[in-house]
Amino acid sequence: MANLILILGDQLSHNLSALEGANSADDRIVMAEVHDEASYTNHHKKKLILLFSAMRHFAMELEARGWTVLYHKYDPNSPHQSLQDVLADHVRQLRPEKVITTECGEWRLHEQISKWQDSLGTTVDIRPDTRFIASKQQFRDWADGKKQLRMEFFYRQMRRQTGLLMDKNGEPVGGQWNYDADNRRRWNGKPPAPAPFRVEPDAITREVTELVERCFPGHFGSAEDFHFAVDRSGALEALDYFIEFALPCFGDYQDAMSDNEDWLFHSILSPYLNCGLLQPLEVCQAACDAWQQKLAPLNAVEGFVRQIIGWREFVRGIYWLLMPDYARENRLGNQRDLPWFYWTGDTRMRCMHRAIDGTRRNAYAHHIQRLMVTGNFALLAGITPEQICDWYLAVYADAYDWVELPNVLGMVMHADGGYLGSKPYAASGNYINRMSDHCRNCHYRVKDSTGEQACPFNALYWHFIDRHQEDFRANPRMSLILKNWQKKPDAQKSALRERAAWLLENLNSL
Ligand code: FAD
Ligand code: DLZ
Repeated sequence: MANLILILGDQLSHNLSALEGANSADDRIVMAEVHDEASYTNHHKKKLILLFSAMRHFAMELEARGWTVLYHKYDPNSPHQSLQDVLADHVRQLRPEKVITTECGEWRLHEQISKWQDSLGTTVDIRPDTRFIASKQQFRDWADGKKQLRMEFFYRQMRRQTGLLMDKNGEPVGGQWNYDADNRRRWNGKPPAPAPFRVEPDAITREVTELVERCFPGHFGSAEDFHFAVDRSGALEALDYFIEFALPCFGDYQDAMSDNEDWLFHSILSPYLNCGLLQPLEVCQAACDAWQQKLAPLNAVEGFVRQIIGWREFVRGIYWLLMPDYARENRLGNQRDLPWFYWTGDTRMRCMHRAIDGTRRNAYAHHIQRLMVTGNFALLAGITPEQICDWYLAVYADAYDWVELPNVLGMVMHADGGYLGSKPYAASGNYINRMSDHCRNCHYRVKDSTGEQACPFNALYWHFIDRHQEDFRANPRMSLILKNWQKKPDAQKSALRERAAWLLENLNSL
């Protein structure tokens, strides 16, 4: 037999580098649902359903194209608990010339795969993942010699490289690179937000749902009402749906939050982008086409494109540049445990309850909920980066270490000392009140900072600023906030410190 080609659960793309030059008559593809990958974190049940079902659909597509797929369905009693176990068995039986794979997205698995040549006793050809716009080396070259990395400058390079939203003279269309300032409207219920795109589960998804309920009962989240697409054609329909119904308002309400809408005008495409059913350039191109046809405004299309060729590529570059040390960073010296309500949603803080409860039901929360609600709270409360990173890795359908870790450790927790973001996204309840209608349904009073019913975000915000004065002294972007704290009367400072100390002692009962 010629070669064994391993395709991982987040590599469901027909243009995968591992398939380049392969021969469907002789080569064999291996795909495996295995315990080690399904359990290295407490994956949301909907993420497991999505990946197992999408893997099975992808294997069928490969077979329809003439490939032979050696597919391993999940079996809790299987002697093969890891990808290496599965491959070792095939290597023993089939004696391939070599094993071919595309580099994986996580340091944890990358370390294992890089030892396979020795452990499997055969050549292992690990190919670059060409589904990203910037290669790891391109990002390294760009980052070389810079003390701090700024997404905006990397993004401009990506715009030039892809030609997206660029005019004939090599200038950004509309004369501006970035329309972030036009992406901050509060949403008051109008225009109505579209219902999320739905695919009714087919027989494969139903079988997988039953498997996940039976074999992973302790995993986070609800398996009920699963409606993600599980193959490429469904993911393309989800893309069309977003472009038609949500993109026109995506820009205006990108930062908005709502007490009764989970999805607003977001694309909900990250689960598909990250497992390979969609490609970053094709979704950006679809958005740019909508702008050219005057179906969506520039602030929406630029905002969307920036998230994908800007942030998504940027965080991946940082991950591979700085791992494995990056995962151990804790520059603010946080030591507090993650409150239990992150797993239950059982808190009287309305914004936290809504973000966590939506996460539990949907395996989804949009960016501002992740950044400014659950993330902001963890930052202000000084939760250990390791524990909050573990939470984010577990609870979202789109979570993979390469994208989750820089977002949480760098963007949210500022644990890398500001390498990824120039200032912490710390905010009091005032921000949440400005961007949402949560506060009017909350047990706590957003206008109060002290007293039993004062919004916990308020005193925790000032406590955060107070305890990190030294860390932020040299940061010009923090100087105004530091001054605002310093000029508060002593009595007010004491009251805020006292309230915050109580909150920090009683995090689990908020
Ligand atoms: P939209 O708002 O419609 O944005 C469009 C696309 O842009 C997304 O699908 C995504 O591919 C990309 N994107 C947007 N922001 C980012 C970003 N900061 N980093 C990388 N890509 C981005 N994204 C993940 O894909 N996986 C994660 O595990 C993840 N964890 C996060 C944790 C925290 C604390 C924060 C603040 C952000 C995280 N993000 C993560 C980024 C972002 O929140 C999600 O990509 C987005 O919410 C997915 O929903 P959407 O597809 O509707 O996105
Ligand atoms: C995330 C995941 C899960 C839950 N299960 C599997 C699996 O059973 N088999 C597999 O090949 N891949 C799975 N994955 C994706 C891998 O863990 C993924 O390749 C790494 O997270 C690297 O990005």
